Amino acid sequence: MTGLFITLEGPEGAGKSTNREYLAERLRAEGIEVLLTREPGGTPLAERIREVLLTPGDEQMNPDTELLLVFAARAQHLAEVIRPALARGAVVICDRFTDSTYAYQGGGRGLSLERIATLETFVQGDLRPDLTLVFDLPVEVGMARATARGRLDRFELETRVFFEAVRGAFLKRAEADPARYYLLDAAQPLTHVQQAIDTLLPKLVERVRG
Ligand code: Z5A
Repeated sequence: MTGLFITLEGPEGAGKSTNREYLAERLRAEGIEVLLTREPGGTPLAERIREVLLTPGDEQMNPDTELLLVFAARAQHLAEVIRPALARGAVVICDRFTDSTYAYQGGGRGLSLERIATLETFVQGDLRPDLTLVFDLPVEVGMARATARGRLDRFELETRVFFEAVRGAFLKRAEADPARYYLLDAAQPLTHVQQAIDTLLPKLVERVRG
């Protein structure tokens, strides 16, 4: 058995949290060890950094500060949770990872993609996800889902222009590497989205069992 690193990406309200549970249950039913985690966060310290990132405050957060905090949390998460789980052969399903950094800090905030790539290599070495599911949906649908849930976090208070740039960045990355990315139409009813996830399962199980 070899570990497998799966990440779930997409704009807010796309259904990542809902479907990560679904995918995990399907793999566990095959007798596979699954570790379910999220970013920013995934360890007590990284969850504290998440609080700082998501809580709106009086002082505006500098985009470079935001970028460095995201990668600081990721370094902790990789060392404490992700790398050990992959080393023991588990499937790691992570709700958001570095594609979100390219989309939010790169696409949304306009930070240099080269600088993000430098930090990516610094923090991750050559570790990249084996498979990335991109839950895509129109910005207004995602915003409506997030708003219906209640209080908005610091990112959810951003403008439509910001979220269009985020969505565009995810789509561009998925288009550039179809071998790694699997694009899902997250505006479809949940049962349709889950049927699309089901089509991936036989290959995933085969890859884990080597
Ligand atoms: N961030 C960053 O800037 N840079 C980084 O590197 C990283 C993250 C890693 C926190 O993420 C924020 O961190 C995020 C980017 C930033 N900012 N935002 N915004 P998060 O994952 O915690 O936040 P989120 O994306 O906003 O999560 P979310 O709104 O919970 O989205 P979701 O997990 O994709 O959706 P969900 O909770 O599964 O579903 C939302 C609702 O829609 C819920 O009521 C579902 O029942 C419903 N739903 C789901 N699927 C469907 C379908 N198919 N039809 C109808 N209704 C559905």
